[in-house]
Amino acid sequence: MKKIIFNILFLFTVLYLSAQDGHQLWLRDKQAVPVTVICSESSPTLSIARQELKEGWQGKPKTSITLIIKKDKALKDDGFRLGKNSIQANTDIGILYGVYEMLRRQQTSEPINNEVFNPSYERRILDHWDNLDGTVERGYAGNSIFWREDDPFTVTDHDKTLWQQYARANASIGINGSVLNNVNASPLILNADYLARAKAIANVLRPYGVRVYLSVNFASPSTLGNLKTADPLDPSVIAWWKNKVKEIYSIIPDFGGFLVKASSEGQPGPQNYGRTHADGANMLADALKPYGGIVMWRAFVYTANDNDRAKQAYSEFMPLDGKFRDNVIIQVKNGPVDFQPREPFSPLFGAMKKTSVMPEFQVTQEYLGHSVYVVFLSTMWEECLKSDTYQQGAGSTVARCTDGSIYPQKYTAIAGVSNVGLDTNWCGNQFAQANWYAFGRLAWNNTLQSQQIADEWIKLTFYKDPSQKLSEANYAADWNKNFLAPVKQMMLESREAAVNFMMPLGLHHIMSANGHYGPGPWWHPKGVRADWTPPYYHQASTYGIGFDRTKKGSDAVSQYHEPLASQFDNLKTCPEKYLLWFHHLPWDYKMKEGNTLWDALCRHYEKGVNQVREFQKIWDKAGPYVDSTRFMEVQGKLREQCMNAILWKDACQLYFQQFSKRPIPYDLERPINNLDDIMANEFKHKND
Ligand code: BDP
Repeated sequence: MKKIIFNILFLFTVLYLSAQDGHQLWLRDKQAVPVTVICSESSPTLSIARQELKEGWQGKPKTSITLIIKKDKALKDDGFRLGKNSIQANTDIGILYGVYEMLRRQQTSEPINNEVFNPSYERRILDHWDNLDGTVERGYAGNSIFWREDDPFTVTDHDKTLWQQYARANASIGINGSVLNNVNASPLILNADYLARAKAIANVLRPYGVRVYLSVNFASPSTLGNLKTADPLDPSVIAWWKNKVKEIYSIIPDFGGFLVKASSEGQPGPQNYGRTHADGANMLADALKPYGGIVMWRAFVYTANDNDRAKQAYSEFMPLDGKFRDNVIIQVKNGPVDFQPREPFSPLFGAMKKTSVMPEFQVTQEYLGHSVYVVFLSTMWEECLKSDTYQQGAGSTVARCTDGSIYPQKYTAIAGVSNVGLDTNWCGNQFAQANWYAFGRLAWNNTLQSQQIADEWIKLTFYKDPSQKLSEANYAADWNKNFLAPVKQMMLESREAAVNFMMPLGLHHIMSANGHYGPGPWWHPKGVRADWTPPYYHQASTYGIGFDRTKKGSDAVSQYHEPLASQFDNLKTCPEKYLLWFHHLPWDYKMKEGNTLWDALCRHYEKGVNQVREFQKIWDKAGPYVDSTRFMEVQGKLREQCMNAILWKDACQLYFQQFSKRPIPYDLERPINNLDDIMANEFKHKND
């Protein structure tokens, strides 16, 4: 009888554990080993720390772990010291971060030595582009977890559970801030009802160390407050914001601050009133200052008539360097145009020397295949963070120019546009979770390598999947060789593959209109501003292709510090990955490896497709190591990605061939789609 009960219990455990649908992210339930936790202090955050240790301990049974809060100059507020049997920090959230690090190390078999961990950035924030009606701009994982259209102000237990799980996931990777609403902000967010809901969210997020921030609409004083103007220098406007900020802090005492998209893509801003970005940002900063709040002011601005959109943010913000308050941080997208599959870093990094600057990455895959593609974005962010700006000599990387290592910023921060929604697996694609994970890890440590991040994520997300049928003895070796190694290789190659089949050699912004999913290099309807159309960016003609940003062209190269300006300007030294970003070249231009530009372009497209086919093979072989739900989901996504990759290849080869008038190299596979059909079908993804 005992044996039967034991077997039933065992079966339940196995079934429970093996019912993986991705909702648990990288924090899957574990069969914990008993542990004793000693801590002389208490707080909601410390209770979570205790519980996490008890539910996740994988070390020696009955170990005693001591949690110590003690002032230590070597530690920043969120930092911690991790010993074999102790975690020490200045704050309780530091302890919680230490617990997650300890558990991660146990699970990934990383050693635990007496080591200090401090975050690279003080504020590590997810920006949610969530609208108050529950839709998510550029979201591909269902509606908002924060807002909804029906019954918008009731806070249910289900809401609270979801917010708690979300907060826990963030804390486990060090994210400590959430902007709850879209940068294209509705003024309504500052209404009492919405603020009350923001308060409810903040209450759930707080014990996990996650503060809330809000995006605000610059015209709110007039649209919401019925003032005659929203001019930032008008005393009634200044008073309106002061009162609003006071109201917010009275209900959310640890409120983080505002995110502002002003004078950009139709959003109101100080320019509507003849004022500068500095006037606008400083007015809000003054209102927030008494409470310790910050303003994240976006540099994503471009007017319709500039000769090169890539130059705009720099041209507009550089003259304002030094004019911002110390609680303003200019939020700069990684590249000078707009979250494209590959861009050189924005020249604003390192150039603004007297103003705080923070990087903004896009975790949601707006331009990288929505939630369909398997694309690990960590390599893209690593490329940006490690780019040398040379602003203060060699080694002035984007990372070091923004994390306080080089410039004395009062606050340091980094933001990622979230890919989280109501989908069971949060991100729409199991592998998109890796991007959420990677953003948090890089925000905590901007020197981490993508291969380590991928390694951790795969182990945490898939190791010892209970549905596998391997023997315990050979498990680790078998799993490492046949699952970890190939899947990691797929992830690390995945972004380059997407660049190859979408926009190789520095091409950019040639995606389909609106949906931004498939190819659309031809799109330029009458009346649409030129810098929203792909031909503006690729400049294809019978002569050649590419955007001339050299000194003889738009001169965008001069926004970079030497030696980069000359390096990008000169064909001999311009990295091939940025070739058509900086140069307009004839189709028969000889590439370094001897091909003509046309042939090289065609080969990149084909290479990208073949890489995706290899990913399919890798994943199909991974079948025995993954539960069937997640396995089949990813398999289906890769099939769809492969079809879209072929479409990209065929569309771009056939469209550009009209200009190059050259054959697609005969050793390459032939297109299987007609250009007319692809164009007639203006490719839109079902999630749009
Ligand atoms: C663009 C997106 C648009 C955003 C904008 C932004 O297409 O939806 O509002 O970025 O960052 O890439 O403000």
